[in-house]
This record gives sequence, C-alpha cells and structure tokens, in this order.
Amino acid sequence: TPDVLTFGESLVSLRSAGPLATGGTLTTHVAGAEANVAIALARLGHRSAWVGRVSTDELGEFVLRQLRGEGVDTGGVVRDAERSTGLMFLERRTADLTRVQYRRAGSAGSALTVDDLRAPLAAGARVLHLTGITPALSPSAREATAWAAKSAGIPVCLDVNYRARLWSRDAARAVLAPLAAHASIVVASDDELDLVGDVDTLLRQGADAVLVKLGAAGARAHTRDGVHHAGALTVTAVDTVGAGDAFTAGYLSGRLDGLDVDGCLRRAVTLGAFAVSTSGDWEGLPRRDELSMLDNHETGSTI
Ligand code: KDG
Repeated sequence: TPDVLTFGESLVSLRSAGPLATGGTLTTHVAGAEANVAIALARLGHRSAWVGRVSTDELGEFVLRQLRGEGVDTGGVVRDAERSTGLMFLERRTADLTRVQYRRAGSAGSALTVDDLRAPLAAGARVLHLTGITPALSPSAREATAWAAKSAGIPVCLDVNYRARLWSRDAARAVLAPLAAHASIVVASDDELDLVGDVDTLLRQGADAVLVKLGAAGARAHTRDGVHHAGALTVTAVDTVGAGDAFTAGYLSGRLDGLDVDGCLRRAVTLGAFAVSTSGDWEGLPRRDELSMLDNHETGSTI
C-alpha cells in the first residue's frame, strides 16, 4: 500500500517562453497540484499513488508515462474514452508575470466519481492528500472529494489551493470549510485561510496542524502546542508554480519519516525553495540524496 494516496486532475501543461499572442515554441509538461505532490514524494523515496481520469489518447498516455517514470503508482487511474485530458497554457508574459489559461471544462479529469475512488481507498494508505481544486471541477468531482474526506479512515491532508479561474471565493468557502473539518493537516497561504475558517476552529475540529505559507517569509505551523515558524531558504526565484505543492509534499515527507513539527516545516520550506529556484512544476525537485543541497549555500555558488 502507498504511503500517500492522492487524487485529482492531471493536466497537460503547455508552457511558452514569451507572449502567447505572438506564437513560438510551447513545451509539454504534466501539471496538476496532486500529481505534483505525488511526484515530489516519490522523488524522496516514499510510495505515492495518484488516482484520476485521463483520456485514452496520446495525451492521457503522456500523463501516465510521466507519472510512472517518476515512480508514482498509477494502478487506480481510470482511462476515459469519451473525454479529453485537460490542458493548461502557462504563458510567460513577462519575466515577472505568468498567466494561466485552462482548457479543462468537461475534461476526463473533471469527470471523477466516487466509484473511481472506492478501490484505491479500500486498499489503504498512511495519508490521503486532497486539494481544493478537485471539488471545483464538477458536481461529481465535488461529491467524490467530500465522500473521500469523510470515509477515508486515515489522516487527511487538505491543501486549500484556491483557483479564482474555477470558482468564486464564496462558492469555495461553502465547500471547503466543511471539507476542512475532516482534515488532520490543513495547508493554506495566508490569503486563503478565510476559506476554511480560523485556525482555532480548525484545531478544535481535530486538525493536528494548520500550515500557513508565507512565501519569502517562510511558513507557520499552528498546532495545539503552539505556533512554529520556519524561515524560507535564500534562493533565486525563477518559477513559483508548484511551490505550494512542493511545500506540502515536504511536510508530508517529514511526517512519514517521523520528524517533529519543526523538522517537517523545515523540509517543507526546503522543497518550496527547490521548486521556486528551478523551472517547471516539479522537474527540479530533489531526490533524497539532494535534500540538504541548499543548506548553507549562497546564491550563485557552485558545488
Ligand atoms: O499547483 C500548481 C498547479 O496550479 C498546476 O499544476 C495546475 O493543478 C493545477 C491547477 O488546477 O491550477
């Protein structure tokens, strides 16, 4: 059985080097918040499984090959012959500004159902990871997410991951706050916290840790014993996409290794630092033997 089971939508991400309106080369990548977490964990030697729907065509094949190549268990994936794999365009509009466009309405990934999750959940895992993206995709994906959170029987990690392109803050709050009541670990950036309620309520509802991502200021973990803080590592940011997923995977990795809250937070900000200082959602994430590579380094150094 996997250490971490996660489900959601994996997308084909088409990245541009410049403005989309003027054309040019796109590079093809696999994206999706939950896939990013699964890959990050597998890189560190944990057993991770990703479940979701992909098309039966070459794009579905591409997603699966990438996940398998990274060592993620895809045994529970459903091939959907009637729908396309969702796409996203990541447009590097300027050095500082990246714009996202989705082509995912009615996608295979959005057609996820409760039935897709029954066997993988019955097979068990140490942790179930879900994000606030999946319930925004369709009524059936929302039902599947709520069902999994409620009936998991294992600790649940919820990353709020609010996506303004998919739903309003009010719609998200109405769905995510009840979902968070089932979570042992809640992950949010400081501007997302209001979508799941306040920290004290979450801890009272049974969360062990509420993790608040603060970007360049690091992160906080609120637990029943108090508040822990970890500063961010000093790195050069080249691409922040995927940093939150890397952070979450780092925390989960620490938990699986039995680290204390400070150790888990430290690993979380370390993975976040790898993600922001390399390009791609997950391509630059560390293997286990590379975990301490960024410790005590200076920007611009050679090792
Ligand atoms: O967390 C990075 C994700 O935003 C990206 O991989 C795509 O899952 C994705 C989404 O829905 O935006």
